[in-house]
Amino acid sequence: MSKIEPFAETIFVTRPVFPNIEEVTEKLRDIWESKWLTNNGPQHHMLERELESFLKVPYLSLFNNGTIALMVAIQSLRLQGEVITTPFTFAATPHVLSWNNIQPIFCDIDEETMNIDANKIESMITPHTTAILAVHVFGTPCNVEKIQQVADAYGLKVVYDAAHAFGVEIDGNGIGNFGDISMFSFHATKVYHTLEGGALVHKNKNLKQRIDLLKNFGIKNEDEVVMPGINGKLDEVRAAIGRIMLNYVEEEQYKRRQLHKIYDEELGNVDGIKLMPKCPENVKSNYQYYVIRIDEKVFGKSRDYVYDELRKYNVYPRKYFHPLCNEYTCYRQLNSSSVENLPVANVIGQQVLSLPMYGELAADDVRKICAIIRLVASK
Ligand code: T4K
Repeated sequence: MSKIEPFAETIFVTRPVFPNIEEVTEKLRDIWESKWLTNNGPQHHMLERELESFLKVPYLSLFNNGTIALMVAIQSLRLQGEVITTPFTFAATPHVLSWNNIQPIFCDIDEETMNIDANKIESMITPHTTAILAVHVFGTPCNVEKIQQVADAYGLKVVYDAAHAFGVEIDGNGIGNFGDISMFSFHATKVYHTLEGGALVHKNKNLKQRIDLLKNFGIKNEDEVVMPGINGKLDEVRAAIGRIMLNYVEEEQYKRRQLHKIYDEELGNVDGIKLMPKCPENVKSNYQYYVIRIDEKVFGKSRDYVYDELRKYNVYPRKYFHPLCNEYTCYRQLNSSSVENLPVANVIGQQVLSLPMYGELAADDVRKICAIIRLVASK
């Protein structure tokens, strides 16, 4: 194969979607004129209603980031004791449990979807279990039916970390409608963002009231503070940007979908590479990430070797999610962190590689990245 030159400019795992600067300036003018910068202003109010409709959910509360949102979700349901979760996720997921004085119990993951293995949850339940905190990893929906069945049988709450799942639907139903509460992240690296930001979605008005109090110090009015809340508020500038960004999501998803197809075509026949899991027909995907798995025994090179080689070509993929959460120093002593308890997660954690994925990425650049990966295999 002919020599491949490194990219002149670094290709990162992702790039934020940037709205048109004039549109932003115009919105900033409105905000300046309103003299209202934060604390439940008009932009905030309008974005909440617009997102409820976009995500097809009954109630939504905006937050200053997804992590604080998830912390408040746990507080709002008054969870305690132990919560069953996945080790294959971003650090924020188990950390919100720790910050709520709850012990994370790691359950192994499903070989195909890389989500919590719903069939193994039951075996992790103890008298201290109060909830299941599952993650729709890379936007692939969890086995929501089975999870709800287990939760109902044992009287557990279900919280979904839907940080990756903005706009995902099952049978036309917004992904946020499953479980008791779902959290979305609107971080700059997400397919839809507000620079930093996040939201909780939930099904009843009382819960919305409680969540909205919790994100505003528990302040009910000038004379009453009714619970120990925190500051989780999203300001007007980011809410306004969020309103603009809603007009960009579909085009961004369309572009990413084309790039997904190219990766599928270019890497589909490479021995030892497992492609991004395909969503079933009834699922509307959001094409947020493109993640492959490299089986060293078949591919001939390890994931870490491929990662290092790609960097030599100025491509910076990421090993989401390695290390596994059970490997962090703060969790490795837990019984559920043992290798025997998490055989699938341990293999997948060594294999995954998130390849560059963002709308502005050129199709030819994706082909070149794939050519480099094939070249690495043949070296
Ligand atoms: N639950 C799950 C399952 C999550 O994945 C996350 C966050 C959360 C909860 C918490 O939600 P938030 O509290 O963040 O709302 C990134 C994101 O910061 C993080 O939001 C995301 N998950 C995670 C999967 O990815 P890092 O540490 O990998 O980000 P960073 O700064 O290395 O950015 C990745 C690449 O993006 C860079 O190499 C270059 C590019 N980039 C990044 C930024 C911020 C840019 O080009 N421009 C930018 O402004 O965590």
